[in-house]
Amino acid sequence: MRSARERITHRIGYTRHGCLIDPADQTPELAAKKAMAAVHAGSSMILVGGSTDTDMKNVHDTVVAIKEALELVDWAMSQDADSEGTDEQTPVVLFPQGAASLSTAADAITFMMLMNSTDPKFLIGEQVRGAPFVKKAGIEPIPMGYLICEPGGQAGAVGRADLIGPEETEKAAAYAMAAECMGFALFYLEAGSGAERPVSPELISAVREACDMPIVVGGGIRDGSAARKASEAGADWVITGNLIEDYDDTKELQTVISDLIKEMRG
Ligand code: 1GP
Repeated sequence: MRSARERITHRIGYTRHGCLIDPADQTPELAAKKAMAAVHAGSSMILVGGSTDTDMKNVHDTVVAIKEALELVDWAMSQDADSEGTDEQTPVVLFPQGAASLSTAADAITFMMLMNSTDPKFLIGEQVRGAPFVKKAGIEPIPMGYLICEPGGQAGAVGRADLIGPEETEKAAAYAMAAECMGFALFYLEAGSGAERPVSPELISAVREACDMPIVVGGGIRDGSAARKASEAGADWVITGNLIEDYDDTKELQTVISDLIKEMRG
């Protein structure tokens, strides 16, 4: 069976969808129901984290609840002859704001460097604080270059990012090349959660041309049309967070995600 890292960083020729679930925004039970709806709709990864109000307890409780729920969903899908499901469980991956929001139950962690931060804390400080926990728990690290673009939102402000403008294609490409030279396995272009405009297609395609790493794009993507633009520009992964928060009715959520994925892939 392939590791979570192999499944996530293997480029498969079409864009996959991932959900970002913020443990501070709902109970672990509701988070698990939302993750189940997302996987039924065709999502291929559940990221957990991303808020300023996360701590070890709410992150761990949420990861455990999601893992338990997905075991059932993935097993059922693997038994369904009509489904594309395999016996590999949808990975549940930490997307931490820092070393204080980790869980031993996760399959993997995006072990990231906020490459355009002006604060050493986000370049190496939090990583040094978190690494002993990650090693001891045996959580698989996925080394990731994280680049925050305009408008940047809270992630840009908290991470003290020197934001990349929508036309700074050469700069974004150079960051991607540096990330590849440093051995990162993923490259995340972030516009900030709830951004009024997502990362520009120009930046995504410049990064696509600059490197062979899988590209993750997130921030401000709320519909199939925006997801499609990111996909056409070269995104391997499109992440939605707020969209997941907007629907507490999991049936409705499943339809919304399923429609987004369909439109994204054209
Ligand atoms: C934030 O990129 C993610 O880190 C998701 O953003 O909440 O705007 O979908 P949204």
